[in-house]
Amino acid sequence: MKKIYLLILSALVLVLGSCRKDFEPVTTVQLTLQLEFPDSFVDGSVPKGVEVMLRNNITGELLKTKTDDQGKVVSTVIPGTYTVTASKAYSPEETSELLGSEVEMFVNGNLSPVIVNEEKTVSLKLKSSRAGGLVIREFYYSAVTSYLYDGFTEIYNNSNEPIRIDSLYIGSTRAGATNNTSATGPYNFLTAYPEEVYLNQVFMVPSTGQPRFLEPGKSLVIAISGLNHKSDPNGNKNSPVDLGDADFEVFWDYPTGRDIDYPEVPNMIHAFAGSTAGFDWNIGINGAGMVIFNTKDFDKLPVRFEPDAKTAGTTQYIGIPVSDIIDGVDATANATILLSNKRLPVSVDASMTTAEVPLKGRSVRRKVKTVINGRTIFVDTNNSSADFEVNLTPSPRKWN
Ligand SMILES: [Ca+2]
Ligand SMILES: [Ca+2]
Repeated sequence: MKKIYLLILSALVLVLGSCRKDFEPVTTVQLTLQLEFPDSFVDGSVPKGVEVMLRNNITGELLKTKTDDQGKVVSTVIPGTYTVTASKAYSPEETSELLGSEVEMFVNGNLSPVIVNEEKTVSLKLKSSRAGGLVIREFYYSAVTSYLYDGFTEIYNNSNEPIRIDSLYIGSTRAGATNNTSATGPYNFLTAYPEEVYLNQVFMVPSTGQPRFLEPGKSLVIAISGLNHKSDPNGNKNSPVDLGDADFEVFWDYPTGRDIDYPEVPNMIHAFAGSTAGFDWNIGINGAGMVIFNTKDFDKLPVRFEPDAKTAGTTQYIGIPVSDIIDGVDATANATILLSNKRLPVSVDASMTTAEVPLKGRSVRRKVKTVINGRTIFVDTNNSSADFEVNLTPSPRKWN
């Protein structure tokens, strides 16, 4: 009997062996990405040296590379579904050749999903946006267990010139996705109005009539509520932050008695509320798109309901022209959320970032690029998955 088994076994091995030989599985394929500048760029100019990130949507494996002299990236990858993001920052000297005018600017682009089964070439047209000296340095939205009001956004002057901040606006989109089949679905404003950013809460730095400047290397902390959340009786011992010295807080007491006006911390002006079904500034523990902007005629901006929303709601949104946006970060619940659930256009933030775990008191913060004469300069390529990192303990005004 043993002999027969052995014979069958060796026959099987032979069959399997020959099968493997005849149908060798494809292990890798070649993916070529051809990047193109936006139409506004000088004809014939090529996007060289653009940073490209290629993420395998299943394994999470990340490949970072740069475009060659033809604006191309040739990669050898395993077949699968990929997300591509690309970005580059240009100095005014560089843009004088590319655009004919001297401005600091970014180009960004993303593609998702890119399905690669065989050798293929995919083209990606980049979008451009102006670079501002003000950046969102830290964004704390993920909160702590049983306490949701200790969030803040820190805005930093990343340039070497003082920047006016009176009448600076800050606003948030609908909350970030919790998963990829979220009942709220994709943010339909992105396809319907690609040149506007739609926000459901907007606040403004009050203007006293005197210009107010933020010096290079200094920051502005805007708290949801301006108290020492760690020790104040109205706070919570789980909170990681003291925001009693924030520059501004948000006070929106609707319905009455739900928010407290802390006298030591000046209030932001509430410029737009998409709905009265709320109080304070409920960004949500799953993040949101957060932007800062300047605009000339706020009251004339379009206000709309979300087109074709999965869940018809009463919330309205105000549309800010992309050209008015100074900086933005698209923050979401965790790293598995697909770019199809983005809230901010690619030209504002090419990708998304995340504090990874809600209710654990974590924030996202911008990575340090360099320190010049004691002044910290942060990474800013308008691509938050590259520019930001998780901060296990939120740290307003502490970045060294
Ligand atoms: Ca408040
Ligand atoms: Ca106050």
